[in-house]
Amino acid sequence: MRAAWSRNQRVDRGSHSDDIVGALGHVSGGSFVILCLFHEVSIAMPAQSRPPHYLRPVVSLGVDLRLQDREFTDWIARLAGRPDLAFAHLELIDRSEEPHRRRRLISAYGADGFENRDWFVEPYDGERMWQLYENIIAARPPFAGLPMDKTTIMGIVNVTPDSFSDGGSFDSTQAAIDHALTLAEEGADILDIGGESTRPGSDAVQLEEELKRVIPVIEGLRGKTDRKISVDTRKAEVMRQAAAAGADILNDVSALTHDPKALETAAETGLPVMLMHAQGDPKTMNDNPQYEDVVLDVFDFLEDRIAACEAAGIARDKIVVDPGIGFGKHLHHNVAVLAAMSLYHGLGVPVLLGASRKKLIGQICNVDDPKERVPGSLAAALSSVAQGVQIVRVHDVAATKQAVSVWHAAVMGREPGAGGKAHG
Ligand code: 7PJ
Repeated sequence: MRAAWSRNQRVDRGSHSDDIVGALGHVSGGSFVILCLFHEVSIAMPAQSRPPHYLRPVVSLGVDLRLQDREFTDWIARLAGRPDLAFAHLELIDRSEEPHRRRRLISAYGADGFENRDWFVEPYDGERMWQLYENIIAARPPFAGLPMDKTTIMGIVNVTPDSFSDGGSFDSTQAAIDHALTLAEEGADILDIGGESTRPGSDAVQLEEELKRVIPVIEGLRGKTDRKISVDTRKAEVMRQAAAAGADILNDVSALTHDPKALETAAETGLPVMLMHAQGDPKTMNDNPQYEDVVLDVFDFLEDRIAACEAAGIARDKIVVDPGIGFGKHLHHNVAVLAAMSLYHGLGVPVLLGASRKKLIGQICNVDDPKERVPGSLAAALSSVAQGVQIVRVHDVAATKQAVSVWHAAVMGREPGAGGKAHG
């Protein structure tokens, strides 16, 4: 009933908002326009900008939505169709406000809650507001055959000279395959094979060298495991050959923008894709990254890349997004993104976090050796898992699996796999 009221309002008021869109559509050129739509209202907005409002669900933990009665569930909404995570509040973010006034907390339900408010009034774009809300609550279909209503662990397998003695030799191929199989045994759902170091400051790797590193590993692994194999590459040709060698997923830290052929090639393979935000190229990206609002700029970028993928023929259910921790981001950018991870559910596709052993953990805790950053990596992973992030990309699969399992049992108050009562 509650939802139906507002949704009907949306249909009723649809023509009203179309009129406004139509009026705006006639104005082009110039970076700012002033429109007088009604004699008493004047609006100033950048031409062709997207609406300034965003929604971030404030995720509640330990909510077993299969068991609670309506008294309770009437006041919460499921996050991304999950049985275990919900939200009773949303952050309503308005980019047109000053940074310190941008974020306001609203209820999901209740008389003044999101579901009962009329969003088809200025300054809101009702279609946009409802689209974001429905993206946040909609159940996610499986990605690459993996269920997206629980945490998926992606294990990192580097085939680069800095991780194994030398990339592309028999020893390093075998070492990478062995390492991948160990991660599979530890519980990795996805094995991420990468032959190009995209760490900050690293040099580009030539195509032949990258192919020599990753293709034999994918071929060797394909016969030995049924875990999903992703290839971490920005090059169309590597994507093509990896697909032929049996890879299941394409993971591109440039969101299919680095190689002009990547988008088309990815669509041709028919494989699902992981789109990561990065600003600039690995060599220089952390020198001087610039954002108006890092959290929202990353959202806009990912939204545009999803649209580009769909236009190229990659269906929405074959897309995962990742805000790209450490890629063209300083520490204050990275922690801002971590704090806002649940915003990205508004994109309507599964969300991935890759923070494992990264520099931000070293900066927060003063730890230089990446191998010593495991506890901090677990904390970063858990904080995102608690915000409903579906996939975590990690070096330490066994440790992450243990942390996620204990976190889940502890917040749910249930043994793993217990189907019965939550309490008592
Ligand atoms: C990421 C990645 C990440 C995705 C790398 C490193 C640098 N792919 N590839 N997300 N990071 N999707 O692991 O430190 O964060 S390479």
